[in-house]
Amino acid sequence: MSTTASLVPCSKDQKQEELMQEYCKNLLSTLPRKRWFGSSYLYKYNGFWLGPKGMPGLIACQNHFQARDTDFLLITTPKSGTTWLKALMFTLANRKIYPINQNHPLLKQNPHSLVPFMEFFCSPEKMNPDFSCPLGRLYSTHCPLTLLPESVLNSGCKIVYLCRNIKDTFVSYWHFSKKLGAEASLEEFFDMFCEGVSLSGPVWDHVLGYWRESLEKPEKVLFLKYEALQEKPSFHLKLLAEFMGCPISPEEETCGFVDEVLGLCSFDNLSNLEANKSGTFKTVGNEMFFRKGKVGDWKNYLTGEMEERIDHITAQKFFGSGLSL
Ligand code: PAP
Repeated sequence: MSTTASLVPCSKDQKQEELMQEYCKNLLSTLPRKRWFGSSYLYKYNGFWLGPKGMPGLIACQNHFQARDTDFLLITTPKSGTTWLKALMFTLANRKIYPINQNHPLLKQNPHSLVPFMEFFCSPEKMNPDFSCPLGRLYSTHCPLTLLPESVLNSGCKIVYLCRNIKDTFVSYWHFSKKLGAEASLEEFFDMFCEGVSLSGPVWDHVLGYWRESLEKPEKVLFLKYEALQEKPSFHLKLLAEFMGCPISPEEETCGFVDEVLGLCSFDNLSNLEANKSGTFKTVGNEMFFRKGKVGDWKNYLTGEMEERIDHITAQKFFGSGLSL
């Protein structure tokens, strides 16, 4: 945890939130920054590039978030399948109170509304709301390992981490940023990405942090890849359910529960729902979380030279780690 972050005093009133915003504004003015889109910048904070909106929340989390042993934290690199994993984990964890039928919450709400980002609770009073499901609380974040609140690492809180082929992550991130209003060309964006300047980047450092943690503490961190989820969805759904302490029973399997969950959470189903074709999550249109949902789309956007460059960085960064993406 950052030592500077602990300078923020803890109190529970409105004034505290204002102080936090002021503190972050001052902090941001001291950090290296790079333009992301429109008038938005990414700021380098303790080795990672963060957006200005998440910063007050992250610092509040570092100071006040109290993880519980029964919490689940869904952590991803941006654009690696967060929306999908939120849908899957929400459905699994809540299946006793929300059986899969026409009233299921996922048919009416975007997965991001059902599994909140931890860092959006940027004041101490809002810090520990009960997004309970029968198993415990379910939160998400794009926060790198080294910036997580200490209580997450020191408690029994479990982490499910998802990442994706780096080239596909870039292409998805590029489209998303363009929709947000980024003016830079694909080539300029690519250069920045390769230099590590992307939301919660460098992406390689983000992934490696959780990869190593998952090797050291497999009972705490389940490390998943988007491509593996696509390739063997049933296997991974069962693995996820077991890790979350709510294994899929033989009766559920016989009744077709696995296919029901996968069907409900599939790209085709979710992206065609009215709830995801319209409306917004924060200021982002819900439809922006669904583009193609395909593996290997990078081939339609990157030149051979770009492929070589990014593969080279990936090979160098992951060398000796046992990880490939
Ligand atoms: P976020 O980081 O902004 O939350 P995130 O959900 O991680 O975004 O990533 C979006 C990607 O997941 C998109 O990939 P694409 O740009 O390559 O198409 C999106 O299409 C894909 N996606 C969203 N929902 C699903 C789903 N149900 N199944 C598979 N892929 C999905």
